[in-house]
Amino acid sequence: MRHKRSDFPQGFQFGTATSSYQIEGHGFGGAGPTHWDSFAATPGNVVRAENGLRACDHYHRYEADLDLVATAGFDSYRFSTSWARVLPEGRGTPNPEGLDFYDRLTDAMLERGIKPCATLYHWELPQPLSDLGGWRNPDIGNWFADFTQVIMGRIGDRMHSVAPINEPWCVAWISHFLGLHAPGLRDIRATARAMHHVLLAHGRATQVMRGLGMDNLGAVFNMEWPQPVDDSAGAARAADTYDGYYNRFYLDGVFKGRYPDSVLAGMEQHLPKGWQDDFPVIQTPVDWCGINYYTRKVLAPNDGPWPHLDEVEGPLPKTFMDWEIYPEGLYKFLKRTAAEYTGDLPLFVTENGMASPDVIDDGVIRDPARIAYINDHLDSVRRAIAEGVPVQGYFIWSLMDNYEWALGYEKRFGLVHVDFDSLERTPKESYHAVARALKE
Ligand code: IFM
Repeated sequence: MRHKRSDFPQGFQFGTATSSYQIEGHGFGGAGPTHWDSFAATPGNVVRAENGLRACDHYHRYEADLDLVATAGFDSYRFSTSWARVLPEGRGTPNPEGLDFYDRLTDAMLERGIKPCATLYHWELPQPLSDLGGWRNPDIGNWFADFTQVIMGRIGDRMHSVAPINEPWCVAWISHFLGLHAPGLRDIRATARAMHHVLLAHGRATQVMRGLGMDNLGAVFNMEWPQPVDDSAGAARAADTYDGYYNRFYLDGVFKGRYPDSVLAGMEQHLPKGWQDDFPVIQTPVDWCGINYYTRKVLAPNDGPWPHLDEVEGPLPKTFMDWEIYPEGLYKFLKRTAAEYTGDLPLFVTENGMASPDVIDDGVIRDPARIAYINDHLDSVRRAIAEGVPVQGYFIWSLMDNYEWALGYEKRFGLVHVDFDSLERTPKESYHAVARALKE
């Protein structure tokens, strides 16, 4: 690695991230069905119809997995809690095994000196709630508040930090507009409702945690830098619209109490009645803001219906996800977020990393592209810090190879290789490189 811990300000947190459905093994411990199980069981949705029922079996192997976090020298571990593991029906009676699991997991982090950084929801909606309309149903804010009360009532006293929802854009857009994630809808009205309700749920959960006396509460947004395909006014408009519904909608909601005009132009008539009245909840103050950053998108105008744009292939080198590698975008987002939205509030890069087709060769997994990717993005973080942006942490996605949603187990994002037959874990060269950098 080109960077070492001492290149960053005192107290800067290095961490790594995972999520419940992607690693735990949802078939264990009395968890209820989720919309991801149904989505994956529908032919054509997920590569080889793979699901998260066994995943990495982290449910049983969490101690050894946390040893890997600690041995690398990470300060923090960003994990998520499965709503359906805690409340198999989504509401009502909690599953004691589920609560016990997160209790043990929390204590196991603390025993190893790792800061627990929780996300309450990372996409596995309990199926009974999906049956009621899921994120389209205005009651979801209250259902989510009740879940927050149950899970944080149990482990909230030991959390270092909490964010209610991972990547609102994914919860709403990729799942209800593009149909590529559960519940697999392609419906602009469902999308508009999900976009608004996910922010409402964020606010309600934050209120509940404040009520429990918790602090260090944040919001985590995924961002993609919008790159116009050329210098034309049409391309600039396409990029602005993309920026509106991908990046700004959620930031505007939480930090400014409004939605971008470029998004309202296409979606206002689909938002739930009285949406403007929800901003006082949506704007419940947070203590930090997280940015998940991987890539940029190149946009061209089209003459079709709103959003009047096409995503076109860009010229930059790509990861195994076919995502362009554009570290500059992280720098720009850190600068822009602080300048236009969050001011002095701490910023965290809550996810960054890349997939590559890693193979074990004589016990060694050589992944120099991942090391370069991390190095280049840390350049951007340091550049932003040097220019006064209050970035206080950087989390690598992901600790280990896992269930990459509709792409199944093929796209390996881990610092640690997982053999999905034997479930054996093998640290990659990137893991060792990061460990050396953190110890130096
Ligand atoms: O695997 C996902 C994760 O669940 C959310 N952020 C992006 C990652 C890579 O696609």
